[in-house]
Amino acid sequence: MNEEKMGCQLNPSAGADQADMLHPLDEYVREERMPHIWCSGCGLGISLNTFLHALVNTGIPKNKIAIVSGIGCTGRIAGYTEFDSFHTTHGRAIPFATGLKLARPDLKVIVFSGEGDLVAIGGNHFIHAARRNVDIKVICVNNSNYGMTGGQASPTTPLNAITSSTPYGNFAFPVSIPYLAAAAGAVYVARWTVYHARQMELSMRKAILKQGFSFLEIISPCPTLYARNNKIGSGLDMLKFYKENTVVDHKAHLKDINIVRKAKIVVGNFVDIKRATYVDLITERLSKPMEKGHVYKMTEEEKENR
Ligand SMILES: Cc1ncc(C[n+]2csc(CCOP(=O)(O)OP(=O)(O)O)c2C)c(N)n1
Ligand code: SF4
Repeated sequence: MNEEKMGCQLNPSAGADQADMLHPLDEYVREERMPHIWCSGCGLGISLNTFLHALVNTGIPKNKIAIVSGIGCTGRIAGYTEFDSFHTTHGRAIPFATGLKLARPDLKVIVFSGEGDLVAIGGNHFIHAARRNVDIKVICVNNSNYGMTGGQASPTTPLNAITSSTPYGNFAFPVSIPYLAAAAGAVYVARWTVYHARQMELSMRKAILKQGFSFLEIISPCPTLYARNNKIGSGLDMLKFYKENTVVDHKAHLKDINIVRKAKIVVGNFVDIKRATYVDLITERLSKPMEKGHVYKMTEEEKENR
């Protein structure tokens, strides 16, 4: 296959050596941070690749994008991407991103992190950013456990699943993150698995371009810990499982889409609504006159609806 067909370019200064052939997404990855830490068969490679494609396909200039992650295997994504990116502390990606968005409303601020980071230690930030409709985009890789710290149970670990902190099986009912996001007020909510790279890319684009708190969950294998503890095979086996055991249902009732061990996984673009963002509301209110003593002067209609 010639390099044009592959969509690759040869580095002109490096001759035709295969080792110097550039991938079309190379300029979006920090080469100096390679090799990455991810295990073979982990779904994070597909997630990152799809994310970079989505970013490029939005056409948004590179200097208008900021990527924020917390801590975890997924949290490494911020450090690996060649954008203005921030690898923040565990659980604090959303407040960091909120501050960044308030200071620089011209940026597309995207949070990319794991379910432990976003929904366990960072759970309150998640709920309140969605409730306020902060204009940030949150992409969560849900691999059913805390990958980075040795495979402990996370908020999405299915009932009875074995993890390093639940050797007798998990007794805690898992959270359905799309249900939580929608209930808290997210304007866009979707879920795909890493098997659905094409649909995932489209959803990422949609989430990135949409105004308001947009959320995408990516169901992804952790073959090294979760899959091994639960004897469900390699990363490839898990991709086959996703292929054969997912149901696309955009109209699913979100209370019914919890992930149950060995059962079908419901995926789709579940929520896509319009709602004024936090900054829209502040800007509108602050543009109006104040009464004496800096009290906002309500319209008659607002007084009635109070
Ligand atoms: C304040 C704090 N508490 C705990 C940790 C340890 N820690 C690091 S990553 C992590 C969980 C990561 O799980 P998840 O967000 O699901 O990401 P994954 O590694 O599975 O991608 C924990 C508990 C920490 N770094 N900081
Ligand atoms: S521990 Fe699990 S989540 Fe972390 S890189 Fe390895 S396979 Fe991926």
